[in-house]
Amino acid sequence: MSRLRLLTSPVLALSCVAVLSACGGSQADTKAAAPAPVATEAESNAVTQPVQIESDANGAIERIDVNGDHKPDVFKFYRNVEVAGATPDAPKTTKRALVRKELDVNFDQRIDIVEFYEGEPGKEQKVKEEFDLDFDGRVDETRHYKDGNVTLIELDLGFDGKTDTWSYYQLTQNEEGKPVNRLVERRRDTNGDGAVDVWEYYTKGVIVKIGTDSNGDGTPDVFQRVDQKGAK
Ligand SMILES: [Ca+2]
Ligand SMILES: [Ca+2]
Ligand SMILES: [Ca+2]
Ligand SMILES: [Ca+2]
Repeated sequence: MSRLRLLTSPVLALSCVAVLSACGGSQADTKAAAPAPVATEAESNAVTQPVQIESDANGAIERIDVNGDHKPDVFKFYRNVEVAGATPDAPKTTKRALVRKELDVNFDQRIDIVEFYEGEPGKEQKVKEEFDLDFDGRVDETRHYKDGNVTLIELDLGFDGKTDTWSYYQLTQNEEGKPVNRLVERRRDTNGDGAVDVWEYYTKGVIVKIGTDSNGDGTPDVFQRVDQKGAK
């Protein structure tokens, strides 16, 4: 069975997201993720490089063919940044900063994940990530990041184009005093009218309280405690 056919299942395709995300643009990594088939002598003349870079005065686009079908599946967009030399007299140099990465994880030539980056060359940090989970061309999940940690996940679990679940995360300390990024609150629109109607509150990653909006003013007014074993 071909790799392409295997990956037509959304679950299988998404399982390779981690592999693609880790590909990082180096040729060696790309080959490790999906070894290209050995080309015959005739074919090898037509084989394109798995990584291609196109650049101009403003920046560059890097195209990477992950599955060896000669069609790019990962696109990395860079902007040029002038960097001061090591000493005041040294000439300025131009370096590339990653601003966006687009991934086609099921190899249908349609982008399924877009990652957004901010920061100077070599210090880029992911600030946002968009996922098309069901491969219909519409974003269903958006993750927001600060200093490398996710702060908010917006989810469209109903796949109707409207966000219905908002999960908020906070960087805190665990019992050993080590930093841990934990879910603190989850808001849900359970009836699909676009307005939040259920608020879930979490302590140490465990749900402790549920709030509901009884009078429709958009804020929770009825609260229910949740014990350690689940809802009472
Ligand atoms: Ca490809
Ligand atoms: Ca795709
Ligand atoms: Ca979608
Ligand atoms: Ca609602």
